[in-house]
Amino acid sequence: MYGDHSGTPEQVWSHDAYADDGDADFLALIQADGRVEPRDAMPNAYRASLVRQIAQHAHSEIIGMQPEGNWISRAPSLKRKAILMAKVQDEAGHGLYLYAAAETLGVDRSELLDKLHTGRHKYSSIFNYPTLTWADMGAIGWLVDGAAIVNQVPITRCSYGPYARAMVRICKEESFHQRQGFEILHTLSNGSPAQHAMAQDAVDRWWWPSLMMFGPPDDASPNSERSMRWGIKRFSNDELRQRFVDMTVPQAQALGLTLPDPELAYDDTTGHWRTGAIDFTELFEVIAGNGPCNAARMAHRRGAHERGQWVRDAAAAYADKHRSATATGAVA
Ligand code: FAQ
Repeated sequence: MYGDHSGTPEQVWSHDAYADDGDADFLALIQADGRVEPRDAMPNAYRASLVRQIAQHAHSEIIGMQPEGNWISRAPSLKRKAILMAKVQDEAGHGLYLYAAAETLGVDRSELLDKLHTGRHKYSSIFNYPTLTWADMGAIGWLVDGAAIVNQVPITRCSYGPYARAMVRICKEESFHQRQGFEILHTLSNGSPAQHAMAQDAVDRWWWPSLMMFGPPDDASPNSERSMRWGIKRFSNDELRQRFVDMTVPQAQALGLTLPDPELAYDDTTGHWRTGAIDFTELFEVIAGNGPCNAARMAHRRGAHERGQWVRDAAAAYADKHRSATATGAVA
């Protein structure tokens, strides 16, 4: 039954014969580290949780184009501009792979977008902060893409095949993004005193929000336990956050920049860097829509969607024309 690629997703979508947690075959597959494919039977709650996470991830990539899009026209050189445009285009591509992965679960992309536009779906908190200077392009690449990689590499081993496979290419591209961000900051940090100060200011503003990207602490993360049992998540929010801190502190030292945490210290007994307390009330406020840029991000997204209506109409008209021409054998 598992790995069956025949039939349509809808045939399974209406299948409700499975207990919430999955029947014995499903759980045995997960325990054996197998992959669930679109037409396999799966518990409705597993399907719903994947749609929730993959759609939130796709929305994050699409909204995540905005903070950097803000600097394309003001990049300091033609080369920087070309690189930034390529990065923002990659993010659009990631959104498209992820919407396609969600569609294999029997949902329609227009339904997911409608949920985003009406506030019924979330997107990552990090994209609700403003990009005030060019150095923010460096901080986003280094910290935000760096956090994204730490979070997403384990998803290449997610139990749901299409999501895991989409993440392989996404992670390769995120690695390039992270390196280009590091390189921007390295150049600024070793430039004039004003450039160094600009780099430091960007890191000061993006550090704590980057730590919050990993989600609430484990004891306040309602989805983690089941997502880990189902092999959707491989590590908890706090485990991944710690991994990111341990990876990033030496990189900050190499950049000649400091992290804005007076309590940051190396713990000899555990071999980990310990941060001061994270203010999770800020994360919950941003998720609730009260971050500095939530309203602007959503207004821009809705506007772009409305302005793109003619493209969707044209594509649908072309597909209809092509279908009827194929039916009458008139296609060249
Ligand atoms: N922001 O129970 P948990 C990127 C929500 S892509 C907003 O711990 P879960 C690339 C969470 O959805 C960045 N909401 O949830 C890029 C849940 O609400 P729900 C996106 C958050 O799913 C770079 C509730 O809080 N990456 O950066 C956040 O087990 C540069 C309780 O949380 C992904 O989406 C947050 N930070 O763990 C693009 C990766 N944290 O749904 C452009 C895949 C939590 O029950 C430029 N996703 N929430 O209503 C994941 O790994 C997980 O979904 C987590 C959350 C870790 C984000």
